[in-house]
Amino acid sequence: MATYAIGDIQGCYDSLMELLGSIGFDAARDRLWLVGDLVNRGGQSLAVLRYIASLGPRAVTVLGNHDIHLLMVASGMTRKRNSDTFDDVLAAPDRDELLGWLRRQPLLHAEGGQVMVHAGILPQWSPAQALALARETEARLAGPGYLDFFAELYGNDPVAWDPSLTGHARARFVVNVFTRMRLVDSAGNLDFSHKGSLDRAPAGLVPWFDSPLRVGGKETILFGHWSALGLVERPGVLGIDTGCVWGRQLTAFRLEDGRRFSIDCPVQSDMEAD
Ligand SMILES: [Mn+2]
Repeated sequence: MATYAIGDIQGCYDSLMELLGSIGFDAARDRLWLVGDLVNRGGQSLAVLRYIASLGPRAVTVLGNHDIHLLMVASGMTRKRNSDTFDDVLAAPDRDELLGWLRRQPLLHAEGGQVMVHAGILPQWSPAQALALARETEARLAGPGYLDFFAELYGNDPVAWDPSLTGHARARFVVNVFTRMRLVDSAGNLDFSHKGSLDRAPAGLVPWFDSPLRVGGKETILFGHWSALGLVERPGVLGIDTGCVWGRQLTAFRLEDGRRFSIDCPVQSDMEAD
């Protein structure tokens, strides 16, 4: 029995299968953790969703910004972009089942000293606070009023965390942290102006995991979302989006012994990463 955390797949089903084959993944015994962005930009979003959903409790997924975008488009809350490549999901006979499954996936998964999120955890949030905020927001996403939330979900504001935030603004902030955040300013406020490499980051902004405000904890935070950085290793932080869809690599991290496995991926998209 082994548990493999896998970086952003983004519809690269063939590469996922190649990686699982190379590590000898056994769906009857092993488990997968997925850092989110299962879909979009690659060509096989439907196959990825069907496969991961078929693993049932043997796979743990957290939601990424592309997963949420698919849900937003499917529910008519936002328009499809030219760069979106999930028509196969939208046209599938089992789309409602798959989208219902996706909408009920968590924003954060914590287990055995590891915490997994798609983008990151706000520096000033403790692990316990992050978990509580994830759970209250997941309830909105999964609950019967989710369309009301979807109608208010997109937007960059508020950029500053305030525990007294309520309603859709509070939930939007939490979703933006867990699924979209990269850089924060010296006050720990969100800034979505840059998604590339760190040497080109605007002055005064730092990655969430390098912020001096970071509370941290004993847990190791696993995340994806920021392919421009490649593999990120800091004390208590491990970023594993190695840019498969952009023609780089798909990476698996074995939680039990920290060993990493990567395969080379064919280019699936030349759009700018988001
Ligand atoms: Mn992402």
